Order: sequence, then C-alpha cells, then structure tokens
Amino acid sequence: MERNKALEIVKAQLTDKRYVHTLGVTETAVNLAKQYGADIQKAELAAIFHDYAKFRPKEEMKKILLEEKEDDRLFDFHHELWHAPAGAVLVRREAGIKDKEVLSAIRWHTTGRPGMTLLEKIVYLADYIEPGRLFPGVEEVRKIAEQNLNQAVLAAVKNSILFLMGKQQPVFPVTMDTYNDFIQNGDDG
Ligand code: DGI
Ligand code: FE
Ligand code: FE
Repeated sequence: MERNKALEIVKAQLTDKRYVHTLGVTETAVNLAKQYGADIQKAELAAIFHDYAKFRPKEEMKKILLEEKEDDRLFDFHHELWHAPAGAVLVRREAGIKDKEVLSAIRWHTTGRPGMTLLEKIVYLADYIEPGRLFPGVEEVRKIAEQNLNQAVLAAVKNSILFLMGKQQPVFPVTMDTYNDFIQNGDDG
C-alpha cells in the first residue's frame, strides 16, 4: 500500500496526538530500517499501522482476540496490551494488509517476544524512541540505538519493566520472556 493512502486510513482511527506519535514512529522506523538493513517499505507500513486499534472499544478488541484464539492470558492484564494483537487482525481485515512480516511487527509491538524478527525489533524500538517520547531513560536508549539494535531493544524492554514495577503494576509474562530472551541469547541476533 502507498504511504499516503496508509496514513489517510490510519488518521481516521486516531486522535491528533496519536497521529503525531505515529508519524514519529514511522520516521524513526524508516531510519532504523536503513541503518540495520531491514525492508524500508515494510518498516514504514508496520509503523504507520502499529497503533491502528488504539482507540477501539475494549469489548470489540476482546471479541477479536477470542475469535482469533489469541493468548488468553491477555484478559488477565490491562487492556492497553490488547491493541497490538487486535490491531494486527483489524489491519488485515479492514485495511487489507496481507504481509505476514508487517502484521507480526504490529502484533508484537507492545510486549516484544522471544526470537523477534528484525522488523519486529525496529517497530518496537521506534515506538519507544520516536522524537515525541520524553520518558526517563529514553535519551540513553536513543544513543544505544545508534550502535546496537539488540542492546537498544533490551534497554527499552528493561526500562518498561522497571517503569511498571515502579508503579507496582503487573508485568505481562511475554514482556518478561522478551527480556529473558535478550539476556540469555546475547546481542548477536
Ligand atoms: O501504544 P503506545 O502508547 O504507543 O505504546 P505501547 O504499545 O508500547 O503501549 C504501552 C502501554 O502498554 C503502556 O501504557 C504500558 C503498557 N504495557 C506495556 N507492556 C506491559 C504493559 N502493561 C502491563 N500491564 N504489562 C506489560 O508487560
Ligand atoms: Fe501501541
Ligand atoms: Fe505507539
């Protein structure tokens, strides 16, 4: 799908603020794709659509996740986690995106997963470091991202877990699995 068409579709789904975030993620993902040798068009498309389902009603997302037999542990955790897997389904159904690599980068953009693909890492990291993000530690992750993709994703996952723990929030098991995978399998991926 052409960039402007994709942006037009996504804009209708999002608030202005979230759309600006999406533009930041897209620019960042394209730059990371160039730097790390990923498919630039796939990175751009996945980034544009990554938060497509962000404002869907909880009940609609739940229905989709049940229909698609998604991980039922999601229902025991905050519904913030649902927009990524529900988004991958909706982008396929409503926007007609068929590319499996693009859909999985959308699917895993919130928690990551063990054995992440290059494209999944790029969208995950771009979501974390896009220019509009201001949270503590983000500048450090931006610096690491210039040198080493895996180290940067690990730093982002670690910061996210520490942030949740700081608020005494539950951490979704797949987020922990992602962290463990990077720690145990090093930074050679
Ligand atoms: O959609 P964005 O705001 O751009 O970013 P995102 O898709 O990474 O979603 C972030 C939200 O999800 C944020 O409010 C924190 C929450 N989150 C991320 N990982 C976990 C989590 N919440 C819980 N409970 N557990 C997690 O592992
Ligand atoms: Fe998101
Ligand atoms: Fe996002």
